[in-house]
Amino acid sequence: MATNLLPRDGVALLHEHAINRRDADLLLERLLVEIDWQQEWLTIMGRRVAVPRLTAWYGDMGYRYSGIDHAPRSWTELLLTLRQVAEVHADHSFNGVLLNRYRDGRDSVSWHADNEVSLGRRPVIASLTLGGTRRFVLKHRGGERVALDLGHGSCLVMAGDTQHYWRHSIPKSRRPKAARVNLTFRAVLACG
Ligand SMILES: O=C(O)CCC(=O)C(=O)O
Ligand SMILES: [Mn+2]
Repeated sequence: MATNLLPRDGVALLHEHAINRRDADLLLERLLVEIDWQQEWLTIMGRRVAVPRLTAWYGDMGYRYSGIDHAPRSWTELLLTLRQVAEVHADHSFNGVLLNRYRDGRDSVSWHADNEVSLGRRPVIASLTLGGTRRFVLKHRGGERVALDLGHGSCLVMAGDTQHYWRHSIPKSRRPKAARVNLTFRAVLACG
């Protein structure tokens, strides 16, 4: 049984070996080829800036995040297999998945919470990692930090008040990092 890694106001459970190494290797290879990876762009202070990773959204419905509306792509057999792994570890059902592809240590995700209204007040989110290990940092509104290493084949489950009190990020790394794919399975409410 995984234990809660947060000292207060939320739940973060890390299942380090949700997928065995051989399966994880094969799944990573397939995801790199089979997913319809997109380069997205943001406008920050009038400048067009490339999002520092590639992304894709698959699910039963569209999803709005980072100020961009994402039309749904249909579930594939590969993603349905991974959804099952996520659902078993989170003990929760999901209807969408956001994929991030970090090409190397320069790719990152900045501080944010997965707190879109369409996810509800206490979303359960299951986050599968395949590929290079990256540091995942959580920061409480009060300042405390918790840092985890998310490795190949791991499943991190965030639940309870986590998205209300904590933000999280994958910082850039000065050391070279192997390619990494992260899948965050989410339950988007029908009215979202
Ligand atoms: O890559 C990760 O581990 C985190 C991704 C993330 O936070 C997100 O997609 O919202
Ligand atoms: Mn997130």
